[in-house]
Amino acid sequence: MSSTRRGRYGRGVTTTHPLDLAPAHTPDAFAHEFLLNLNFDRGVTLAESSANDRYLALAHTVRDYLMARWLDDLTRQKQTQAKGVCYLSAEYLLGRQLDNNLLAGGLTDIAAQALDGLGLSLDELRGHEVEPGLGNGGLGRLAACFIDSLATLGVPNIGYGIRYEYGIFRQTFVEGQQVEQPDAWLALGSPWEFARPEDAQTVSFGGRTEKYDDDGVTRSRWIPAWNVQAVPYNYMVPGFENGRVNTLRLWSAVATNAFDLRIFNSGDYEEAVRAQTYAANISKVLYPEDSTPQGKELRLQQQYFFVAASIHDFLDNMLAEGYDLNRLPERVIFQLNDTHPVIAVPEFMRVLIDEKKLEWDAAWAITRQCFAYTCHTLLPEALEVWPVELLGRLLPRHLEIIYRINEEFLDAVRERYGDDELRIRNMSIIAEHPVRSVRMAYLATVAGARVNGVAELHSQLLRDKVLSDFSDFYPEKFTNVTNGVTPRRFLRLANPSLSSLITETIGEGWVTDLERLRELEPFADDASFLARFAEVKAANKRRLGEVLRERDGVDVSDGHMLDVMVKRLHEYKRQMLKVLHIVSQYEGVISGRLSASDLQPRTVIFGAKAAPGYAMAKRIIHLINAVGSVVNADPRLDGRLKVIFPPNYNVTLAERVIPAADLSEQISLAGKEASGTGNMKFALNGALTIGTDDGANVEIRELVGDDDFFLFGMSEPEVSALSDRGYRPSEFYQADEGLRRAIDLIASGAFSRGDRSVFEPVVSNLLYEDRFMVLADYASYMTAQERVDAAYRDADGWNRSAVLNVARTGFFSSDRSIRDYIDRIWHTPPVI
Ligand code: 26W
Repeated sequence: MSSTRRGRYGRGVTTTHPLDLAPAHTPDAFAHEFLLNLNFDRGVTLAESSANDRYLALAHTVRDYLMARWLDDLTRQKQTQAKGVCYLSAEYLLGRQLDNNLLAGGLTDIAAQALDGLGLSLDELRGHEVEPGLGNGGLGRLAACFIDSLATLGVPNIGYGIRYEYGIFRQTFVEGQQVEQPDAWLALGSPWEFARPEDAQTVSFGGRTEKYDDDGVTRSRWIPAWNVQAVPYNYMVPGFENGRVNTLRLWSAVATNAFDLRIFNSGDYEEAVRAQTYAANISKVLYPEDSTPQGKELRLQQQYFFVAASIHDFLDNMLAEGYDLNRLPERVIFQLNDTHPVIAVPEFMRVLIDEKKLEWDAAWAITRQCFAYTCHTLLPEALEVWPVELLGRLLPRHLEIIYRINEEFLDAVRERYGDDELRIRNMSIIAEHPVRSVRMAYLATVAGARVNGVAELHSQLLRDKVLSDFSDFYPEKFTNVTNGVTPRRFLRLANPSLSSLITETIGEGWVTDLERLRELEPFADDASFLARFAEVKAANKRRLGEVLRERDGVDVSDGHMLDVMVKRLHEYKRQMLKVLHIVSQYEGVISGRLSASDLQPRTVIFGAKAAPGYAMAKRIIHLINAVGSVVNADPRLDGRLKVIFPPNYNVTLAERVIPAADLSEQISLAGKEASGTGNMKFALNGALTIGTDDGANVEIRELVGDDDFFLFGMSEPEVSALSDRGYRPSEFYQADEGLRRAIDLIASGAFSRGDRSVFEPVVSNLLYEDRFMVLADYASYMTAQERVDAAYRDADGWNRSAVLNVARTGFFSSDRSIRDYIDRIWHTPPVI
């Protein structure tokens, strides 16, 4: 099919192949394409255009270039019939797309020159993109890194998810307290997506099931009560300079005609509108809860909505090719990103049994090979369960299927262990208390071909603790895939100066083969390299300074160590421990026991969103801001300690903060952080880590070495032992004068204008509960921070360590993670 746009291919089309139709890779052709888009898509001249018009025209131009590759890839993936990965994730925290797509397409220089020729600036235009924040934190960002790596490795992949109309809320501070604003990320246009209403799927809910006679066979069917339309929006996922483009397909909910017409015809217009609204609500907003499920009906609707649409979409495509259902495991693996998409398992079974009329055993044999499950947590409260009452009301047929899966599973357990009722109760997919519920992690473990954790320690704890009965029963299912991050976004794009230095030193192969950073190791002792490395870090700090000045009107002081803790606010991550370090230093100076000149100048940067319903997390945010305003204003500190908390930490800000950091705070209670991925980004950008033996910190330290990593705190076995003995935080408070002084200062109202009630809940929580053992690790943390100060005073030694961190952490590329998934779980070779 040739283009119908006038002017574009006006000189006569002689070919219809997309690759031949794509504009030429020259600044002139790019400028031409850009102006066409500005005129004919935006409907404005260059002179009249707004910055948003120019950004959108630029984005469309990049799209035009990538489109030919995309079409070519779609055709090729159909032809080869190779096995591919369907990544099912309720979240994709993509970050801005423009730079990534320019880079992948090899278009950055061409675009910059083209715009320059028109008197425009790429630097200025890229600032106009609103990032799609369709995720909460680590899990969503991991999904985004993974689809980037899948495309770069050339593995056939579709990412399926939800096109939330509102992503993660925008965080503002009012008098130091978090206030959430809706994230209207689509308001100014969304140039990266392609609506495909012709590929819409119907997703049903509610109703009842019935048995019927199908030519002598008794079958079940579901008679739903209502349905919605799932409209897909496609996004390009280009590989890095390899001409490959995969697809991310996000579903948006709209009312079906059938749904509202009935009511509309009855003359009840308001009711008809209400129905529309009800349907559209399903994809309206991302749940901002990270780790603590609210168990809300709408959330289950979201989960089923997107996985049902995805499975039908995938099967429709397969069956259109005439593909044999029994051979599905040769074509696809559905990767379940945590428990959020696990309702896909009974849905898949339902389709096979009720719709495709397969026998139960045959369907189950296929299903067990087509799914794999990744667990991303260790917190018991983060393991999703759905009350049977709710699940049965919304998805009655699925509940029946879950019961049958459970029955057969428990029969097998009995066969192995005899009538060990305690074990059976513990392993049942159905929990009886406090209300009868479906344990989604157990369902995923029973159905999945593989179950993986996201770092060595995490996978070990899954086997030994969280899912120990299951690892006993199915030892072969359990495996580890340590997380990774994409070097394209988090090194090549986020840190252009360091990238240039690395490329000049060892060549450019590292971008797709990150282990090659090892070749930098000898340069850790090369004075001229170290000097350049130090200059890169200084330049990145200045760059961050500019951003923070412009964004928030705050200054980053020169000559300070930049000490950074950015991640969701959660008690287990222990932002409180960092606060106690700051307050202790402050208290030392104002009480005269320390002189300001003893302090190693530091600027501490926090970035963190709290779930809107998580009261303690919000109080800690308030406390950080309160401590910041007191400390920053107190002349006794002589400007040597500063606390900055830019609101609305997101991917875009991360890309500026991480390259500038000297010190990376990874201080969770051992055994609680599944992996962490920020920790990897910091090390790769030459920050040193102060951290506990938790998550992927363990592997970072193993690779970097003890000399270049500041380890502190209890190990996971020590944490378990203390908790078994009975942890009493007040004993630590009594025993440590420095700790007492810091807590007392907070309790005194020093950070709340004398009002002791404001932070009283934080203080009493620490003294009487302290679930995450902040007080137990305080002393060890303080001495580790003294080691940090001492190390930082030796600038050359510090730089050397920083270089070694970069050189030794190439393992944490998400390309390596994806290769591990391919080898251990997916068995989906790249399609060359
Ligand atoms: C609302 C229910 C709920 C439960 C769990 C929401 C979100 C979760 C996620 C599993 C939380 C999450 O993002 N986990 C993080 O996943 C990262 C990627 O694997 C890890 O690096 C983090 O350690 C882990 O906390």
